[in-house]
Amino acid sequence: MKSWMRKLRALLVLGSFAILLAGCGKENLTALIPKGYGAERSYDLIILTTTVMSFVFLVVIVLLFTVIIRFRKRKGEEVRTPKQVEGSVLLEIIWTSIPIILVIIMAVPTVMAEFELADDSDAPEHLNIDVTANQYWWHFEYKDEEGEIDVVTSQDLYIPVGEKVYLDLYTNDVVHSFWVPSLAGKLDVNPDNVNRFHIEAYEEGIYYGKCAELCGPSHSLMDFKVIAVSPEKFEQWKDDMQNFDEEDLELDAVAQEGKDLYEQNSCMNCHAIGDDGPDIGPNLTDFGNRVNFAGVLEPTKDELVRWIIDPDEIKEDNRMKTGGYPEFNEDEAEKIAEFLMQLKATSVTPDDVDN
Ligand code: HEC
Ligand SMILES: [Cu+2]
Repeated sequence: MKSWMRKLRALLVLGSFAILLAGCGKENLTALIPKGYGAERSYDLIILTTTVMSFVFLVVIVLLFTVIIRFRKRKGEEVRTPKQVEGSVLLEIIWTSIPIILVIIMAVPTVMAEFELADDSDAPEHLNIDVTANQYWWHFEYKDEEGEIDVVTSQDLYIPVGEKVYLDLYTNDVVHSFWVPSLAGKLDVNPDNVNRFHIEAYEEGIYYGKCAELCGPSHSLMDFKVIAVSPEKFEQWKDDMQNFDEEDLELDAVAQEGKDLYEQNSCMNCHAIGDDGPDIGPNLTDFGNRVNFAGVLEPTKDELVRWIIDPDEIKEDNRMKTGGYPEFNEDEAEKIAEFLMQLKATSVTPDDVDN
């Protein structure tokens, strides 16, 4: 095979890989398909800066090739020194002012967007949620008008579509970063201060959230979901969460045994079902409706059994299996899993979302 053919073939293979891999992104996990206000503002800035930079690139390339081709030494021509323009005031002014103008074109909208997105003067008129990051899970406390806790949940954050939702970011341990690429930019979650920002979803959907700050061995498994539902469904969800009573659950016999096991073991030291109770581990009130659990696992019985028996095997360094964590056999773990899967508090679920 000729060498240029080999090169061409390599290029084709690489090219098709690029196209293939470009399809790997999830639609609700990309800043390039904005589905909310903050993400849209960022996207506009990405387009603006990319356009300006592509323009600069193009001009430089055109100039470069013009010079190379037009002013090259031709056959038979003598070596000559072109006219020297060093110190030309006019040229100096032109090529100093063009970059300044370009930077202004990019800086003004960026700074304006920064200030606008950071303005929280209307926070009291909107839904406010305290977000707490933990190694390696997320906790959410919805506040009422008086700032009292209204609803508590973990991992899945329900919000009403088309409404500005304010988030106050806290951490129980190290620095994390709250990021839902489709909805808004990312913001650090610091131990020393409370960062506040807002998100707003334009359409119903399940949006993927990530921790974007290396926070420990299981950092990459610290996922969460934002579930945007219509305002009516959101009110219904909130109402269901508030009025949930564990005693009303209609459990089958196996799940009932699982519930007993759950209560007899240490689970309740760390997990709450309902608004009151410890928040050392995720709140499990509506666990049966989770999109994923432990960040990334499918909420199936098999995965749950695996998790209950040995969470460390799945998520290194997670804080569930501390000193007194009991040993479970498969049978016991299955019963607990059954209970957790039947632990549903709301009539609005991720399945109701037009995604
Ligand atoms: C020492 C505190 C502690 C105890 C005891 C404990 N857990 Fe956990 N649990 C955690 C923490 C912390 C997490 C979060 C792990 C992570 O994702 O990083 C968790 C996560 C979970 C999850 C996944 C929740 C979600 O939505 O992501 C389930 C289910 C669970 N625990 C069930 C149990 C059961 C059942 C028991 C009792 C057998 C139990 N836990 C005992 C702390 C605890
Ligand atoms: Cu993190």
